[in-house]
Amino acid sequence: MTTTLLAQPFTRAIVAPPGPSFAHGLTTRALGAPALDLALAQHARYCEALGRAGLEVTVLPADPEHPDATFVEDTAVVAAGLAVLCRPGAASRRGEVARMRDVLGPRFAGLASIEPPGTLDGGDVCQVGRHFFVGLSARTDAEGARQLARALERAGYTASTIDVRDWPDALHLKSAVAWLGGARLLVREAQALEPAFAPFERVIVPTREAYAANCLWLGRTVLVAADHPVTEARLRALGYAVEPLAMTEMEKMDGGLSCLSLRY
Ligand code: CIR
Repeated sequence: MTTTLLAQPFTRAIVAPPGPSFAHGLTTRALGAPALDLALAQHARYCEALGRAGLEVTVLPADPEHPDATFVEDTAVVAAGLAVLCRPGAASRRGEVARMRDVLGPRFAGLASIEPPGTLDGGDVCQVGRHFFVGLSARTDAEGARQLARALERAGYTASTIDVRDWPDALHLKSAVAWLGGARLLVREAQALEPAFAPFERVIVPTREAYAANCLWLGRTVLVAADHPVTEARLRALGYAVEPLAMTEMEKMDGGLSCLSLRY
């Protein structure tokens, strides 16, 4: 086991359970309507897993006005010394950001915001150490990415963009790639040859397990969507403690493990 695997990259997480309007959220998937009771149970297991990994979890109330508000990751980008409120690409999600201003304001000095006309979803932002990859997607545009890059550079980070608009079944950059610590990424097979990832060790997610690429690295532990045995085995072989979590109801709404929390 290397120290990279044991390093705890975050100590806190902010989450919000799905609300009663969850099934009315946006989705590109044709997997049927989610069951709210099951979604709530899956969310509760997710929070427990974050706690077991040593994170202090702040649970916000459900937001009944915004069906997609459980996907808190899209509302802000947070890292050591930096917090930027997003301007989600989907108009129906913009109202989710106001309460995050109240939540993050006391926690982060100098809270910045993505301003119109830029749009940016947190799901398009993948931190890899001191560097951030920012996906240009149906949700995040070049202006939003530029504004974020300026904020990141002010905080001492670097940033570069990756155009993900042609990536199959990738709502966001992090639908297809996750940081596993050090110089290691978990990447969908279809994106294995993406030039931006060439300098990194790539753990490949086979195409039939594509949904598993949105995992959540928490140091020694990696949360992975359940029922993706090849991806799980590849991660275990590298020494990670893999925690499979049922995510069926979140997947129906195009959400994954990273989307459900803001970590800092
Ligand atoms: C949406 O379409 O915005 C939500 N139903 C799913 C957002 C998933 N967020 C993420 O991948 N970061």
